[in-house]
Amino acid sequence: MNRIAPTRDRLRIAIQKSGRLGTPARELLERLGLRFQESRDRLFCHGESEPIDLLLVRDDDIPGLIAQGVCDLGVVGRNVLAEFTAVAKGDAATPVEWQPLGFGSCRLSLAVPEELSYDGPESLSGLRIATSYPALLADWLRGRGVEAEIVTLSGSVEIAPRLGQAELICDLVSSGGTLRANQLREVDVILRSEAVLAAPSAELPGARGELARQLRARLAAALGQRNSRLLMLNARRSQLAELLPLLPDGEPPSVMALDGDGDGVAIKALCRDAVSWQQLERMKQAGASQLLVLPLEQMLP
Ligand code: PRT
Ligand code: ZN
Repeated sequence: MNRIAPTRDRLRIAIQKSGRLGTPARELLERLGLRFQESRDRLFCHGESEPIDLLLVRDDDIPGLIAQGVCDLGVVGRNVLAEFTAVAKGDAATPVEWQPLGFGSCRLSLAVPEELSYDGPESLSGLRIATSYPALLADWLRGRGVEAEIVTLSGSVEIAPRLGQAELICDLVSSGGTLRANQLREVDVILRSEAVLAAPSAELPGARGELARQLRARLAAALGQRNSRLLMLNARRSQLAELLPLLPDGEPPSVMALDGDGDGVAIKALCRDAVSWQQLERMKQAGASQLLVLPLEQMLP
């Protein structure tokens, strides 16, 4: 079932109002050239630079808002999207992950009190596991043929064993400090997570579809170029066979003839990572001159 409203022209992106992902999501969108007016209710921000608006909401609401067509895209933890997907069980309107965003990384893990032994999923049989991710945990247990009881809690999962609500927990972990503070030991990872761009499974119609595709391309370029450098150097054509294998990993280089300089060429190469002094020195020994390494500001392939 496609519940996407056909009449809206402006693209709407949902991000977390506060919490861990709100600020980095906002910064990422600004890096993509989007500017927003601050709104008084801090719920809806009108886009100034493009017909793209922001909706500031609780992270848990983002997949549902996309599924209902209220929002077109969302920045949300993979853990939240995956739980929604596990609950929705194949509903065609379930949003999909378009792109991992490289921040908000964490993992959904099983953790047991220090004194409880863990010898793989089978040892969970008959135990109670407290979690805020019951559908993901149920799928994981089912996939391993383990029957355990899932105790669903909306918060403070880490104190459940001490309160006698469960024998162990399944919760998000990043540094592991919270587990240690509660004398819990991480024993198995259920899902590796980070912030992702979520989108409807069906193509967005009209102008919104076009805007979403454009934004996706900008995003891929911005994420792909984070460490990229532009390397420029001059050489003689006769030195290319020795020089080209020394260029760092990246796109195939362009080689251009230098006007009025016999077999002189200029080489331009897009490198995936920083270029070391040692690499530059080897290229120089192979005949290169005028070596320049520049950071990339923007790029559209
Ligand atoms: O109000 P709203 O519902 O929007 O926010 P929220 O409180 O539900 O979410 P929030 O802001 O805490 O987290 C948003 C998203 O950030 C999560 O869905 C994850 O995708 C991601 N994320 C990354 C984390 C963590 N790291 C994390 N460490 N979410 C939660 N935690 C918790 C963890 O469970 C533990 O209790 O933070 C605590 C500290 O973790 P340690 O291991 O560093 O001690
Ligand atoms: Zn939440």
